[in-house]
Parts: sequence; C-alpha cells; structure tokens
Amino acid sequence: MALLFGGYLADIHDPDVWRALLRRHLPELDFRTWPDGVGDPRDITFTLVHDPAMGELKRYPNLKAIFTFGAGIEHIMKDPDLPVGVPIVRLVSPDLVDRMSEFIVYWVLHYHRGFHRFSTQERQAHWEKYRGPTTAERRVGILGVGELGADAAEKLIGLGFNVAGWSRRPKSIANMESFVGGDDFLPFLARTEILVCLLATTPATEGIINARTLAALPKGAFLINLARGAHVVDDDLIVAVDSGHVAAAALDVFHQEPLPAAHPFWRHPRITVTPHAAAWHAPEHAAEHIVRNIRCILDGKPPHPVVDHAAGY
Ligand code: NDP
Ligand code: OXD
Repeated sequence: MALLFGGYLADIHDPDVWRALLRRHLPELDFRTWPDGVGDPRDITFTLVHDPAMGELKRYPNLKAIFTFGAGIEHIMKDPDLPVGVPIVRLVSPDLVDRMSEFIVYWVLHYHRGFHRFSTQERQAHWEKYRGPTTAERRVGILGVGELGADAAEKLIGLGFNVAGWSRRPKSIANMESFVGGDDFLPFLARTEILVCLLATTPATEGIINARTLAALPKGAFLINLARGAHVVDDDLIVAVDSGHVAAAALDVFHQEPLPAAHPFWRHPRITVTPHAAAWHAPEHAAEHIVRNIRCILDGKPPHPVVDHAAGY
C-alpha cells in the first residue's frame, strides 16, 4: 500500500510532516513523494494531490483512490485524462466544516445586526442605533447545500434564522425550505435577504451570481461568497452594490488569487475582502480524514465524500 504525495501540494507542504502524520495512524503506509520518489508506478495505490499535472494520475494503473487536498476539485476535474473508475475523495474533514460554519455564522450575524452600518458610522463619528428584525424574520438563502452548506444551514437554523437552500437535488433538513434546480432559482432569490454561496464549481454554476441573479434579490440584500470567485461576475456585483440594490458583500474567493492590488473590490466601501480564509485544512485533521477513508476502502466500504463524475463535482 503506497501513497503518492504530489502535485502543487509538495511545493507548499512539507512531505515529512505528512509522512509522520499519516504513518502515526497507518504505520504500514509506504509514503512516496512526487516526482523523485515515485518508484514503480504500479505500486501506487493512493495519491494525495492538489493541481496535479494533466495526465499524471492515469500513470498509476493500480490506484484505489485519489485524495484531493481540497473540498473544491476544479483543479483535478480539468484533467481530461482522469483514470476511469477511481474514486476521487474530497478533503472535507469535520474540522473544515466547523471552521466554514463559524465564518458563515459570523458574516450572517454581522449583516443581520448591522455591523456594516456601525463601521461606516464609526468612521464618521455618527451615533445611530440599528434595530433590525429578529432572526426568525431574517431570510437567509444558502446557494449549495452540500457538505458545507448543510452544516451552515443547520447552525443558522439553530440560531433561529429563516433558512432556505438551493441545490440540484432536494434536501430534507429540519426547518429548512428546499428549493431545487432552475425553476426554483428565481423564487429562492426573491425570498433571500442574505445570500451565502457554497456551490460547487462547474460549467453550470460559473458566473451564476450575475446582474440577473442580483436583480432577483430583494433590495438591500447581502451577498456572502465563500465558494469560488468563478461564481461571481465581478462587474455586475459592483454595479449592484453601487446602486444600493445589494447593500454589501463579503467575498473570500476571487477569479485571481491573491486578488490583484488594483482590483476595485479592495477599495469598495461596501465590499469586504478576506484572503480565502474562511476555512482551511489543518494537516492533523486532514490526515485523520484520509486515514479514515483509506481504512474504509481497505474494508470494502465506500469513502466519503466522493466526486460524482457525471455531475462534475
Ligand atoms: P459539495 O459538493 O458537497 O456541495 C456543492 C453543492 O452545490 C451541492 O449542494 C450541490 O447540489 C450544489 N450544486 C452543484 N451544482 C449545482 C447546480 N447546477 N444547481 C444547483 N446546485 C448545484 O461541496 P462542499 O459543500 O464540500 O464545498 C462547497 C465549495 O466550498 C467547494 O466547492 C469550494 O469551492 C468551497 N470551499 C471554500 C473554502 C474557503 O475557504 N473559502 C474552503 C472549502 C471549500 P446537490 O446537493 O443537489 O448535489
Ligand atoms: C477548498 C478550499 O476547496 O480551501 O478546500 O477552498
């Protein structure tokens, strides 16, 4: 059983740290590093990669699973030569889910309680209270109710928010209204005052937050995008915020990262930029997730969460 650690990952993470973490749980693991330590490609049964070279993964005929270093998998799905029938296991540890939900709850409360107003007022030495709706009266919409969106929805529901979710397939989460597919998209937007984007990135979702989408939100709505920059048409968002139709936006992800210094998002008074910091993969938690899934595969059980190749995410 050999795991190959590679791609861009090896440039930003110390392989020795990963070797030690994985072997702590799986002492029998033969840990190899790309490109110099691969050895015989037939030995490789697992890979742990981010942004591998195109065609690289098909070089290993005995792969049982591809572990990605990320929840978003667009860096792997762009490979036209992915090996057929090999599960791609996304990196979604309980730790990542918790951190993401913390970030979402923070931003939803920020806008719900008017902190965006207070920060403007503070710069103007202007004293004015804001007494907004209750959480039950505040309509939050989660765009993408997958591993991350479902947890965020449950936590927001726990705080009393009126939460709806939009996804490709119906969801049953207690006290969440489930909107599904194209026909439900505009009604979902029309009832959403705080829109949180946690969609997967596919050709169907790229550019989904555009002039038409934003116009369908009620006036004064907020956008929180934590999924990918590709979901947003930047110029359309700026127009919507400038016009006041969208009151403010919190953006964590961008078409180009780091966000170029000249990009207008940086200086827009009602757009907040964070540096792709909503959640991250702490190696110790990520290693536990990977080992748990290796054990599942060795026991003949399905790993989780795996990419649905037909759906593209
Ligand atoms: P999942 O794949 O579990 O969920 C994706 C959601 O998108 C699902 O609910 C899915 O619907 C929905 N979806 C996909 N295509 C469509 C479509 N055409 N129409 C409607 N709904 C659609 O992903 P995760 O929750 O694990 O992660 C979400 C994203 O979060 C990642 O792809 C990544 O980009 C981003 N991310 C950002 C981080 C950050 O730090 N900012 C950290 C980690 C992840 P259905 O449920 O019906 O399949
Ligand atoms: C991810 C991310 O997709 O950190 O895992 O954005």
